[in-house]
Amino acid sequence: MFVALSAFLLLLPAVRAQCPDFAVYSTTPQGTPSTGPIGLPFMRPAPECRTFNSTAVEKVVANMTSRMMDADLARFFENAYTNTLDTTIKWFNENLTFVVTGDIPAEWLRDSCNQFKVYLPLLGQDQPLQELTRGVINLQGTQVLLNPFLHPVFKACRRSAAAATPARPSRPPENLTIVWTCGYELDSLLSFLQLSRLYFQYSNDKSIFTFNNGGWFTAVEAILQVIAEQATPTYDADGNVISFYNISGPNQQYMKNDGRGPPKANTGLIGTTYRPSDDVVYFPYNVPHQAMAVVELRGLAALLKSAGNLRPDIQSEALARASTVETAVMKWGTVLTKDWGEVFAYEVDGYGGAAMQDDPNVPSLVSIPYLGFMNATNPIYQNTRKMVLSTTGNPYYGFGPVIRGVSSPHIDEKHVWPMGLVTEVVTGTDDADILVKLEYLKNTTTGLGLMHESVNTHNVEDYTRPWFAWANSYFGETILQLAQTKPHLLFADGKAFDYASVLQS
Ligand SMILES: *[C@@H]1O[C@H](CO)[C@@H](O)[C@H](O)[C@H]1NC(C)=O
Ligand SMILES: *[C@@H]1O[C@H](CO)[C@@H](O)[C@H](O)[C@H]1NC(C)=O
Ligand SMILES: *[C@@H]1O[C@H](CO)[C@@H](O)[C@H](O)[C@H]1NC(C)=O
Ligand SMILES: *[C@@H]1O[C@H](CO)[C@@H](O)[C@H](O)[C@H]1NC(C)=O
Ligand SMILES: *[C@@H]1O[C@H](CO)[C@@H](O)[C@H](O)[C@H]1NC(C)=O
Ligand SMILES: *[C@@H]1O[C@H](CO)[C@@H](O)[C@H](O)[C@H]1NC(C)=O
Ligand SMILES: CC(=O)N[C@H]1CO[C@H](CO)[C@@H](O)[C@@H]1O
Repeated sequence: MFVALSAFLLLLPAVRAQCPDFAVYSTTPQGTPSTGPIGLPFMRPAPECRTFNSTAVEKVVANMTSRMMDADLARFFENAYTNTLDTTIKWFNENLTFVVTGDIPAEWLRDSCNQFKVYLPLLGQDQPLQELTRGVINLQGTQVLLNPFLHPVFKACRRSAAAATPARPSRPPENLTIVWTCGYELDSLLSFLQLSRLYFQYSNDKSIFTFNNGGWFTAVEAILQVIAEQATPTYDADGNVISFYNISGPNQQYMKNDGRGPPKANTGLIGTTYRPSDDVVYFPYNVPHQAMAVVELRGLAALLKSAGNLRPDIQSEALARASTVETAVMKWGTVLTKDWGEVFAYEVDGYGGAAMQDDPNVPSLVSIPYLGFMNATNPIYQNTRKMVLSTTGNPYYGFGPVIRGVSSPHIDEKHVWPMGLVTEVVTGTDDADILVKLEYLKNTTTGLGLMHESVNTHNVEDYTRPWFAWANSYFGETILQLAQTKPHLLFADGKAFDYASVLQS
């Protein structure tokens, strides 16, 4: 399999040799500025340098940008929405697609899922795009099979092979020539389930189930096994440590307790060792991970049922696990606070330890309605949202003249992540607040018209990552959601955007 993949790598089109590296291209303004007060530049690469062309995407762009009232927001949308297809498809064939995150030449399960989610409503009208998306799932499945604990990427993991624990080897043994980082993150595995579920919902294409001799099912079984193991507590009845995880190494922040991380009580929750930011957890049960697990395990069962009642055994295991986690997260994942009432903690351990904060990387606490776990009107969600979006309730809420929002220790406490503001918009119910957040987003691209990873609350020039494709897709997805559900915020005529009529025109 991987010998074949290397061969495709060598076949990268020669025409792209003349194209600028987008990691550099994205650091200076390029095309004509938009006509709004900010004047955001056109940042799409020249047509011959784009890594994939989609007629459906172009139709959406043309319709949206000609209707949007705010010329700066329209330009930002156009740059961001097209970014994954324009710049991150490293190679593809009829079965497989390798998509990088942007300025890091590696693919993440989480990022690639989110990079493609925004294009799913177009699949019925764009067969090549559907095949490309199917290729993302096929490659993700192949990578999950290689080692469900690891991020899937094509670059040497810097950890030495000797660090793999002989007592509890990861299964199958990690292949250090094909993995970028060695951190187990529950949501990465759930992302694969999510993209599979949504892909089938929009395409009705069953070929993902048959590719590679049904490797998709083997990958799903591996995921369920990881989940079952990680839902076991640290100590058995005799006090023996029964953790299954020990693969931290020099290229990751070191996990305490011989690489196993902080102890977990017997709760029914599913452990993780790294956060969606790729930072180590403070406590092993990340609450947004649990919310996503409940939704995606039920989604897995629904997917299999709708695809012809496939694998009833997997369906029942997934449903049973989802119910256990749902009950457990309401019991162990909530905290009664003095100032905010009952809220979700960001992470817990089942012993009373709790991280009272949020992190901007999705899945996050603010994103709970976007994940589909709860409605925005749920009182515990409302309390949690108030807490983590306040300067007194969340140690990682950064604020200053440039931007205010959730920051992350992944960079530092004074760099707010625009992605967190996108989450505030996509889960937002207050029009005035949504408009303010859109202002912040437009104001903090450092005049470059694309999403950054993080921006200093006091200095817009101090930002990280000029080319972050997930954040760009997420922004595009959110603007399209507003266009459908709150069109009066974007369009003068207030008429909702409608995929079917736009794509047929
Ligand atoms: C690891 O991957 C490389 C590159 O695809 C391959 O040549 C090698 O055989 C693999 N090693 C193992 C142990 O699977
Ligand atoms: C996209 O279309 C342009 C022409 O508009 C072409 O030059 C380019 O090669 C196409 N890209 C791909 C990946 O097919
Ligand atoms: C956008 O699409 C709508 C159909 O939803 C169509 O009526 C309208 O004319 C299109 N507008 C532009 C400017 O393309
Ligand atoms: C794609 O998969 C099919 C079915 O497994 C196989 O016959 C075909 O050769 C594959 N194509 C490529 C380019 O690997
Ligand atoms: C959210 O609200 C809708 C309608 O009010 C309801 O149908 C749906 O079940 C709710 N979802 C959740 C997760 O509570
Ligand atoms: C965005 O920038 C404009 C122009 O400098 C400024 O008037 C506005 O207050 C800013 N908005 C926010 C939310 O910072
Ligand atoms: C039990 C065991 O094998 N523990 C190892 C876990 O990994 C660390 C290095 O990351 C080793 O130091 C431990 O010996």
